[in-house]
Amino acid sequence: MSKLTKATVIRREDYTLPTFLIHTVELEFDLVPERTLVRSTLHVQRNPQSSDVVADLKLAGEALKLLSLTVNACTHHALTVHDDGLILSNLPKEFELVIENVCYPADNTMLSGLYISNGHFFTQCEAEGFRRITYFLDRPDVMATYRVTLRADQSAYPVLLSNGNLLDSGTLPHGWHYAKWEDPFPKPSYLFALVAGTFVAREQRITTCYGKEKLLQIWVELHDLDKTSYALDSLVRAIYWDEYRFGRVLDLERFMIVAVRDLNMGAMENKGLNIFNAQYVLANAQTATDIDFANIESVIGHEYFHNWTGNRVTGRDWFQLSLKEGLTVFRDQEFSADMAGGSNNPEASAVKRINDVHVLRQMQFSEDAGPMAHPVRPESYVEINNFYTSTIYEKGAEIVRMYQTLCGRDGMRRGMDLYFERHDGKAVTCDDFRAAMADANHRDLAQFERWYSQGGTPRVAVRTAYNMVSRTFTLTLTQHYSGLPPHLVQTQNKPLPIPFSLGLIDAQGHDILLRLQGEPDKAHSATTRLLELIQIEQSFTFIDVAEKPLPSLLRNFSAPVIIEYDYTSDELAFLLAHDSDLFNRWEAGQRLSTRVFLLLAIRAQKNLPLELPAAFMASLSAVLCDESLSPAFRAKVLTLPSETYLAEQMDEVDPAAAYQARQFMRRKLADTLHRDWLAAYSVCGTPGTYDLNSIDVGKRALKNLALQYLTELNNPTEVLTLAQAQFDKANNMTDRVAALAALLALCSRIPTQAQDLAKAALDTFYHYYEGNALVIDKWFALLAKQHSSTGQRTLDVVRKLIQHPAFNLKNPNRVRSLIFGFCLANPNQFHLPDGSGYAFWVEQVIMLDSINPQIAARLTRLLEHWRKFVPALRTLMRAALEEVANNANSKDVREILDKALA
Ligand code: B3K
Ligand code: ZN
Repeated sequence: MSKLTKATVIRREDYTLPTFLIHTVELEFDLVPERTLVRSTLHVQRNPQSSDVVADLKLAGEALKLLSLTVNACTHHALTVHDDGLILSNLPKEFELVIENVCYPADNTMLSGLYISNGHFFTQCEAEGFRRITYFLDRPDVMATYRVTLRADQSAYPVLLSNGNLLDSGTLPHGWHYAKWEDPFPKPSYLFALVAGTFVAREQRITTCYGKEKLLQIWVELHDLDKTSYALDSLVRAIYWDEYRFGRVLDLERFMIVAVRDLNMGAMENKGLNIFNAQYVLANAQTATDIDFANIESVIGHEYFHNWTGNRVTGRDWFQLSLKEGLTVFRDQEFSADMAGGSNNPEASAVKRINDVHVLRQMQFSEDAGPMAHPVRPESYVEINNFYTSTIYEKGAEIVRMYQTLCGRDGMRRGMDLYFERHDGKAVTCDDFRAAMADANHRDLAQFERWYSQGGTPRVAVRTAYNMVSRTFTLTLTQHYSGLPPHLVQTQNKPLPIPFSLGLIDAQGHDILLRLQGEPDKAHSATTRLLELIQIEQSFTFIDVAEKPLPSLLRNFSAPVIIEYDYTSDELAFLLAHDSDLFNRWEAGQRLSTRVFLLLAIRAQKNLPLELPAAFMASLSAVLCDESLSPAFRAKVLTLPSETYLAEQMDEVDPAAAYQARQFMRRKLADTLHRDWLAAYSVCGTPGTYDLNSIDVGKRALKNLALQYLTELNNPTEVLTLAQAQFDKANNMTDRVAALAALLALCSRIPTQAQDLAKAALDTFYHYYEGNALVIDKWFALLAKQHSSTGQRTLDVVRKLIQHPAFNLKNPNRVRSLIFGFCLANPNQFHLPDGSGYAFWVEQVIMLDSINPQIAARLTRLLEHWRKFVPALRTLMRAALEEVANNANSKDVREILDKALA
């Protein structure tokens, strides 16, 4: 790291009030890709709450050219211009500041600030992109109302959009035109947006519960208009759901969503003008899979819900990021669960919960165990964009969910109501949210603060004792942290409040009525109980327990913790077969698979013969054939934990052994359950028109999982016919892409028979969808993820694809599909012992570092767990990280490297 200069660390404890406030912002843009002129008129006032009454005004600015600056219409000489902004001295109490500057959208490959994508203008201001448009107090606690005038060439940019409501529009000389927008709600600069280009809108008018009419628009390029109805319907559902569930009503006259091809993230919640990665807007049966549709609904919901949780009430500083992100993820999770049927469809809700917990454990638990681990409210950062993490989002959402678990749905609603009542229009903190929850529910939530301040994944060790004579069953819960990354160890010691939901199951598989010692008779009715663990260790004794029960622990995953309890394999199989809590049925299956995997992986490392326990296969077979369970739920249970997750459960990560062990499990399950898979495949057809109802979606999931398993058969020749037929006849993308994946998988099994067919299918697919970037992303991703076939490393394929005319390092979606597809989603090939994968990774990180640091930093993170790997790989990974350290310049990448190599 010697080459690197010391980066500036921003610390939470250093927060001070802004010394100035900006009340109104008037922006005028002359939009030209190479050189855009910005004129900004600000009404500035010294902050009456700030103690520093003579402070200089420091405005952030980046990659700008200052043309002129006046204070109350006079040129201001007490001004210094720096690389990162302006400093103005000798200022009055209140004044009008007018700044003229230039920014350079066509050169902006970072996609932060004002940039060009496919010839149109877009902005991305969160977190600190506004300063790349004009000089400003670019911090979330400075909230202002905005009026924006956009001027541009009318033929090239017929549509001119910004936040809020349209005030006026018209033509100008020389073929130019203008539009004036006004956003009446005070907002921080990170929520500013503009869009200019050639677009058309699908639109709908709706009436809110207050009887007001609103205009909803989804803006896209003309050729994409046929892929917008699902997004618009999702938006309508989200708006009504937020009215019904949280009493939050759309405030602006219109709400717009614009699709963009180049975006560093999924979408952005700019006030009234959401900008979306096209991936989360555009869909029809021919282009999008069932999972794509679900993601669209969830992201549309998420960004819309930000209108209240994030926009009307925002965060005081970026350390409070989870205040809006965790809360809004929780809201989108609840929305999707309700859209899947809510309490009327417990299996669909369970599948949703399983998916969410799966993401949490796969991403967040892993993050929590590495050098980037941080509390949900971090203490410091170098580059805030590196902190849009799974911890902030997914663990943050679990914290919000725990309030609901503790206070109930009504209590959650009361807390939210109070939160908005107190803080509407303000920039606040996670503590303010917690206080609203506490006050609205008359609960002391002081201890809850530790969920925000302590990083790392807590563990709860469970001991049980059954007393036949007294007919009591005692659980002792002990919370602790172990295996924390070194930088967290010092700070972790205080007990957390952990809502711990559980049930007890008798020998017939029935839930036992639960009564805690000391409780009156009438409480004796529930079969799931919520215990509150608030000390390091606590015991809970249940009485009237007629036989030794089997505990079903942490039902519905009531807290983001790791449970330590020594279930026998038979007990896990029993829970998998009988638990009334569907989440825990799935969980039992996952534990069982992980246990079997770990034994196999050790044997694989020693080159010992592998065997799969018959009981394990019987348990999975029973689920596969259990028609009382929905196909969607069965598909979840039958999906093995991912290769990466499993590998991380090893004492030392050994990707080759992990791959071998997991592949063996898949082959054995394929062969042994051969008939069951074939039966599931044929029963789960969805003939007729493509429909997104939860039954059909579930059937397709199980059918395509069956197809995947069948490609692993000892002799998969017959499956080739099946896959080919599915590819030819599919009337939707879910089935088509699954068939293509199966054909590719068969290439490594029966190359002579499969290769030509797979190649033909790949070509057909490519040419048919050539004009559709999102589908071509799927094509790249499939190739990046494929197993090696006939001695060819996947990397060789990937290297050829980098040269493909359709590959473009400046397009984040393409980078995610090919480069992340290989480095992240193909661990066996990426971690080849010859280090070829790492050499490729080094090249790509270095190239991306100068194009798009945010994406480069995400890619850098793929090696952050290097210390956990087997020694041979560890050495190679360290060398790769050091090579990047010697060549990367962005603070985004440097922060990750600093932490990973520390
Ligand atoms: N708030 C944006 C994410 C911005 C990321 C900046 N690096 C989208 C969202 O979470 O809704
Ligand atoms: Zn968000």
